[in-house]
Amino acid sequence: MKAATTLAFAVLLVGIVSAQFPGGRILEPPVPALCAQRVIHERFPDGKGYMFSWREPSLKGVEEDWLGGRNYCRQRCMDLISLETSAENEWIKQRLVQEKVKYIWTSGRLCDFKGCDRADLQPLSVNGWFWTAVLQKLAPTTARHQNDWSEKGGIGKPQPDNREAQQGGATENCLAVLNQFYNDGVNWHDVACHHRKPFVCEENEDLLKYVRYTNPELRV
Ligand SMILES: [Ca+2]
Ligand SMILES: [Ca+2]
Repeated sequence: MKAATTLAFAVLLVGIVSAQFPGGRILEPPVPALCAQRVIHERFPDGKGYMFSWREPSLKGVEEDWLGGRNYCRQRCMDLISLETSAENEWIKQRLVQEKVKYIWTSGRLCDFKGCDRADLQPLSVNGWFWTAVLQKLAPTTARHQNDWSEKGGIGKPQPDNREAQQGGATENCLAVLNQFYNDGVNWHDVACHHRKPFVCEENEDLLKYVRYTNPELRV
């Protein structure tokens, strides 16, 4: 999982743009007061702070769909977790196992909307996945040693398999980490974004920088 090319998806700029989602929902901008009060449960060795929804008393029993999870995090100058390195991936997987968490959302998303017809993203099922929080491409899904996609899922196929759509349901265009859900270890699955799950927020440098710059009097 090497750092890959940064993507310039105008519509999903980490900054202040409010993208339009189905049902009129938007990608929320940060709320300075909430950024200042954000809860940090643990810091990764690189110093970045994380919030685990199941550890947070005010989120007891709360599960969110993918956009709901992003928005909770983003209002606090965080975003859903992006697993850019194997060290971070192993770190979060260990916590899911130790704390018996069945699954979580990550910021991973399939680029299958307007603007995703760029040549380097084709075919989308292989080259179209990216970490939305940091606008970074994932390694191709065929480079199995550079990512952590499960080798099986609900119909026994390697992930991503877009199973739900093949069975007449929604497209599986969001990336969740599942803990032994299909008796297949703890690893990545493409899942339809409308499902509700616990989530992990990771501090977002761009949102923090923006709020610090525009609110110099606030300690963020
Ligand atoms: Ca990360
Ligand atoms: Ca799947």
